[in-house]
Amino acid sequence: MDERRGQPLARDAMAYVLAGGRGSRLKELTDTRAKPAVYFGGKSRIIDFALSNALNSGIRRIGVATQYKAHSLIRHLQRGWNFLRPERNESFDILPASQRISEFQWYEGTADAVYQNIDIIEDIAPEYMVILAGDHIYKMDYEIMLRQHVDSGADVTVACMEVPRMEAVAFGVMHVDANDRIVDFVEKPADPPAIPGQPDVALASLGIYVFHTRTLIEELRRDAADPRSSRDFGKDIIPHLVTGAKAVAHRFSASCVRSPEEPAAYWRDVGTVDAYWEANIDLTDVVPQLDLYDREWPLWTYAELTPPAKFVHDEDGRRGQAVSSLISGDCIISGANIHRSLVSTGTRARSFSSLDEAVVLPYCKIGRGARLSRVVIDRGVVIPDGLVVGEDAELDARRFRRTDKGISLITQPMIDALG
Ligand code: ADQ
Ligand code: ADP
Repeated sequence: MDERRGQPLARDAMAYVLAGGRGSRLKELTDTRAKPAVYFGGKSRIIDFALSNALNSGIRRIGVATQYKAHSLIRHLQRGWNFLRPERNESFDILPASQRISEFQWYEGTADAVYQNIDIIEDIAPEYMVILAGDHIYKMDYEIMLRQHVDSGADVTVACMEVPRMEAVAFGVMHVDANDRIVDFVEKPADPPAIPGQPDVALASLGIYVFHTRTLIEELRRDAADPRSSRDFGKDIIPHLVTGAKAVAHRFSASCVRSPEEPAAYWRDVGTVDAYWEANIDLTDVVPQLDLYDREWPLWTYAELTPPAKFVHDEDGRRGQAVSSLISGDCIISGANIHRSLVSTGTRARSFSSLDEAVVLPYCKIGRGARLSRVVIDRGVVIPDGLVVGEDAELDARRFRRTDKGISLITQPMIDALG
């Protein structure tokens, strides 16, 4: 924030987090929970990144729209994020698809997930709305984006990032003029248009939008009256605004966070098992691109109070050890060998077991002599003694969900099926 220009705009803003999507490319990891509720980084869940960004940016009014398999997500939000107090002009609202305006409908698209709660937004009456997805891993100071929005006089500001052109098929892709005004926007094009002069690069929307609240509400009402609309920001609202109104691009970069330690802009959609595994394992690098230890931009979450992680010799004197790894609280590593892995809260790893490039979600048990590499292990899985994964591709593919990149996702039903 620039102190000379008065109050931070974030205090007049509400963050509205869209957290209703399943994230089906995460396969069995989202069988029982929505993608924003999937564990990430040992102690937190994916949605904590967007929520922490909002909090660290100075936003004190937050709404989260939920839909698909919301129980685990809602429980997490209630435990960890209910400290914002109405008496301090703060609010935290969980907004399940619950027939608020139309009495029978679930949220149709992302815009509908806001439209159906217009009455709540009007009641809170923020000046600005920051619309976010709850399923991306990044740090961003929304105050900077709000400031650009106000200074440029935009009707909508859309955060964007340059991506390799072929990856842009999964994004909304925009064209901007010399002043970064968006002149064209196409949602998930099969043949993404390149940035002029850069044939291999496209300018992709990150699905982060800033509006003046009154503009957003007008636009949502207009869209709701259009029978052809699919009620989606990327498909309907943004393409419409680009033609008639002033839409401006906000370039996501390393300077989007205040922390001077952040080496480069980091933004990931951990939407596939491979991307999810990789982003977690990247945290074991000596200097990872995403710094979880950054006190300037802390990651807030609900975390259980746990005893410290403990490393012990087993009865044969074999040392329990972990290197290049993140081991969360309440883990007991006894005579096991852990390398380049991320182990979440409450896991027990027993003698002669080894983990290499493993992402282990909370409360797993790794049996004696098990040898696992390049795996993602779902919450609470009991790995039987002697199980070997990561050494025989064909066998792994028959037993577990093995990705093209050779990562095996292991869930309890898959273990039970081994007999
Ligand atoms: P996608 O990410 O494909 O594209 P979408 O699947 O609609 O868009 O999800 C956006 C967010 O909304 C996710 O966090 C999801 O959980 C949530 N969501 C989806 N349906 C919902 C519903 N019915 N109710 C509540 N929440 C819901 C979008 C943009 C692109 C942009 C990418 C960037 O449309 O233009 O490039 O995000 O990732
Ligand atoms: P998920 O996102 O996997 O649903 P939750 O935190 O919502 O995660 O809890 C999932 C299940 O794990 C619940 O049935 C819960 O009772 C159980 N659980 C919670 N804490 C513990 C614990 N300390 N030890 C074992 N199981 C637990």
